[in-house]
Amino acid sequence: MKLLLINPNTSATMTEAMIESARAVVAAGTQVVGRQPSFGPVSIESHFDEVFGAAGVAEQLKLAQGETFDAVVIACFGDPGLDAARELTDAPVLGIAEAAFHAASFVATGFSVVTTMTRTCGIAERLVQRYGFERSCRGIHGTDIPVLALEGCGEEVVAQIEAAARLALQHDRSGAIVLGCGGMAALCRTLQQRLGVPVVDGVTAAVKMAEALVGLSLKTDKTGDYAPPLPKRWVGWAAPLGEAPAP
Ligand code: 2AL
Repeated sequence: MKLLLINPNTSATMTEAMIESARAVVAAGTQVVGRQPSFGPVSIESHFDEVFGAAGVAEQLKLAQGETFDAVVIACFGDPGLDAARELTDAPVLGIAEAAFHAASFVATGFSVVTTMTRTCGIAERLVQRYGFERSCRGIHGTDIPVLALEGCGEEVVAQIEAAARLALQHDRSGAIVLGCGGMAALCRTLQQRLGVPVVDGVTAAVKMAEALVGLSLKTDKTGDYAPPLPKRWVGWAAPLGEAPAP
């Protein structure tokens, strides 16, 4: 199968790192193609950043409409543009936060999220509510590590995340850690070894769950609100996004 991994921020370095993590876990027949938007912020750490990340996800799906992908993963923890993406394709589309919450709830009764900037905790909290994980998510913890500081990060950053995770496990009485940023994917195994509890990275969780959904022949429903957007006139810089896909 062919999987499209869209990094909603514009850091090509982060896209590459996430592709590497994804390729390390996929089945032999799975091809992973990584893309990021042509515009927008290099990292997503606010609601404002997220608006453009979501538009960038939509842009990349529009551009990919001439190609065939069996599944799509949106690889930013705010899951920007997830519902819009589901309107633009009938392939299953998974957000890394949604996938991580599901995975963590399979292996522990309660989990804690350890994320980047504390200001993004509110975004994660709303996602927990939106997806209905209030009963299993026991806490969301910021580390104040900027997203871009995760790129090629060293022991200092890993130790900081580990310390935050230890405090979270103790304080929340949880049994698993969800890593709250796509840029943390490469740290997952190390942290799991050190912490001795399940540590879930959403990128790899989403990729494996996408494989499972494809294996089950499950596609996105097109009979309701995930039907393609209605054709209409668009104006301004976004006009190409409103164009009908080439036949
Ligand atoms: C993210 C993420 O996963 N990628 C990004 O740019 N921002 N989310 C986060 N909470 O740091």
